[in-house]
Amino acid sequence: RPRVLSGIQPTAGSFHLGNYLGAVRQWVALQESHDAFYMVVDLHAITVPQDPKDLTANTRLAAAQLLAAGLDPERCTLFVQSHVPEHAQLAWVMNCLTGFGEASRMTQFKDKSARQGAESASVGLFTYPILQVADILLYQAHEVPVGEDQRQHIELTRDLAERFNGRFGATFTIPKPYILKETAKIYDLQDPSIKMSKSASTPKGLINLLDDPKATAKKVKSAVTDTDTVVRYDLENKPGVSNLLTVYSTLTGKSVAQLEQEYEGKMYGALKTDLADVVVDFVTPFRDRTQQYLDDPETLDSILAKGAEKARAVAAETLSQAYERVGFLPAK
Ligand code: AQP
Repeated sequence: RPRVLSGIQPTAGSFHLGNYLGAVRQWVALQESHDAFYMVVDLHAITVPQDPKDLTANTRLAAAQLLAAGLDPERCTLFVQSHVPEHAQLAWVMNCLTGFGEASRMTQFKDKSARQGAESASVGLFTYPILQVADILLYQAHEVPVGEDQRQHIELTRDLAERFNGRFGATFTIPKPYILKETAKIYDLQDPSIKMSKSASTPKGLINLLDDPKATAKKVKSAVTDTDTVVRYDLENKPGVSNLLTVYSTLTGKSVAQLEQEYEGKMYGALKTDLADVVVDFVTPFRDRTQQYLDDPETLDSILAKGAEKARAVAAETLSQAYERVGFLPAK
C-alpha cells in the first residue's frame, strides 16, 4: 500500500471548514487505501508564540477532532509530532541542505511574517517548511494530502529529497502532493478572494467546526455573493456563489451540476438557507463526537501513545539511514 503523511496544527483550537474539506476529509478516505500517517504538528505550532497550557489543550483537541472526523487508530497511525523526536533531528540535517535564498522564496513565510511584522517573526517560522520536509521524508511518504496552500512546500520536499539522494545516495522516496481540485481551496465567506484561514479571515468569514451551530448557520446565510441572481459555478466571476456550491457539493455528495439544476430559478437566499442546514447537520454530530473524546483524556492519550510508537519505528529507521549516509559516526 502506498504511504501518505500529513499534519495539522493544534493552534487555534477548532478546525475550520477549509482544513476539513481541504485536508482532513481526504485523510479519512485515504486510510482505506493507503498506509496512512497523520499527526498533530505541535512543533510547527510553536513557530508563533503559544501559551503552554493552551498548547497542551489544543493538541488533545486537535486529536479529538481527527478521531471525530473519522480517523480510526486501527486503520491509520495517528500521533503527536513532538512524541517522535526524529522530526527535529532530521529537520536539522535538511536545514543544512537548504539554501537561504531557497527558503526565502517560500510565500507562506512572507505572508505570515508580514502579518506579524517581519522583524519579530521567529527563525522557526522561517524554517517551518524545512521541518515539514523532514516530516514527510521520515516516513518515505509517496503522497501528501494537503490544500493548495501547501503545494510549494511539497515542491521543496521533492527538491531536498533529490538533493540528498544525489549527494549521499538513494535514501528518500520522492513524494507527490495529493490535492483534490474541487476542495483544494475553500474561500473566506466574506471575502471570496482569499482562502478561509485562521489568521487572515474575519470571524464572519471563517467557519470553525466547533462553534455554536446556530452562529454557523447565520454566517452561511450572510455569506457574500454577487449582484447577479443565477446559481451557477463560475469561480472567476461568481467566487462567492461558487465557494458555496463547492461546500454544498462536498458535504452532500451531490455534483455541482446537479445543484445548479436544483436551484434553477431560485434565489441565492434558498441556496444559503439549505446550505446552512447541510453545514449544521455536519457540525452538530462532529461537535458531540469531539466532546466525547475530550471527556476521556486517558483513552485519548493512550491512543496517541500507541500511534507514536508505531510512527517511531518507521521514523527511527529512516533517520539512522540518513545519519549514516551523511557520515555521522555511529554511537556505540
Ligand atoms: N481554506 C483552505 N482550503 C483548503 N485547504 C485548506 N487548508 C487550510 N486552509 C485551507 C489545509 O488544511 C491543512 C491543515 O493546515 P494547517 O494546520 O497548516 O493550518 P493552516 O494552513 O495554518 O490553516 P490556516 O487557517 O490557513 O492558518 P493560517 O491562517 O495560520 O495560515 C493543510 O493541509 C492546509 O493545506
